[in-house]
Amino acid sequence: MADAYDPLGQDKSLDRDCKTLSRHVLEQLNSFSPDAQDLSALMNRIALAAKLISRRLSQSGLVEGVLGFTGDVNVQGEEVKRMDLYANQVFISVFKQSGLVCRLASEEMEKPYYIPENCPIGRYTLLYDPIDGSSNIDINLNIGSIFSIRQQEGMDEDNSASDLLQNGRKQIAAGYILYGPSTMLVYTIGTGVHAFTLDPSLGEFILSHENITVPEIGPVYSVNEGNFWQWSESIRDYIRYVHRHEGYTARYSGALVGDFHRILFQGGVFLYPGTIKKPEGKLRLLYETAPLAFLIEQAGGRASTGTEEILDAVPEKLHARTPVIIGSKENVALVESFIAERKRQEAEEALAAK
Ligand code: P6P
Repeated sequence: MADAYDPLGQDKSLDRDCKTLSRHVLEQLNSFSPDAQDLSALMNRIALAAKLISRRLSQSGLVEGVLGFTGDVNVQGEEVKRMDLYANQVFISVFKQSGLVCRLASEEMEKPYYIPENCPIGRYTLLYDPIDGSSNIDINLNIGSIFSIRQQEGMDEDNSASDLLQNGRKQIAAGYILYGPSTMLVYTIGTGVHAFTLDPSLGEFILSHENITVPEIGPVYSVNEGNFWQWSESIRDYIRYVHRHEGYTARYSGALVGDFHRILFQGGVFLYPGTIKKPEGKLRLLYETAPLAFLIEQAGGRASTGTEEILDAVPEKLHARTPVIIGSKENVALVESFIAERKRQEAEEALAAK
């Protein structure tokens, strides 16, 4: 049994417990510059938000007023759950008096929210889905929060936040929190993908997985097959293919963060294609598919709308949606091959019809 103590007499498990998120960011940036310190502090505040939300969720079955609906409908036209509102407010509150984040854009808010005391010093914008998969809350299944950090470029006097309507390669950091059997925070600042697990006894997120890479190919396909009737023929062709070939397994929880997390670790593909009711798909670009696309590319995978890389997509509005095909390179390419084949057939038919 290797000695748990190194020659310097330091307990190795102590060093592991000191690998906190804020320290990791500074190590990844290999810098103690003011910008590095700002990003480290910013990630630490996100960790605080995660702990507050995780604590609330752990009480949800026991404390009045945590579960259920508020009776309101959000900008997406979706019924708002109490937990959505609470989590949305948590992210705002943790950045007050921070001098870091001037503006927050959330799935739950039609317009960005400004924290006056942080503007214009705070050069960062936080884009987030405070609770993703909230339909799972009432049945105690996993849910998540998704975040993306961008530089605030210019002061939008009319609160149009037009500087946010740029592609996903403008992201400085991105990640998610998975509220599952344990609470995990997974993030990237462009130097790989790293996961931290909350140690409730410490109240700290501790590094648990460093430099995560998604397998080149995987068995999982994750999609809501109840939408089969609404899909294009190319997506139907893909589903027919995986139904008829060995080596595939369907996994779908109805909560994007958990389904993505499985793909990140086990390989495969998650897809939410366009449908008759939602031709652009259901998932939002700026605070759902773009952050996850940043992560998957950093982990060696891919994210496509079916016609372009998600990270190249430019939104026309804050709450723009995109179709999404995301996961292992080979699995994403297989889905795209059915899209390309249909396009080829349609072009041939059009030519023949002339
Ligand atoms: P559907 C949850 O409402 C969500 O935004 C994602 O977390 C999830 O992947 C998707 O919608 C599920 O949508 O149409 O399959 O219920």
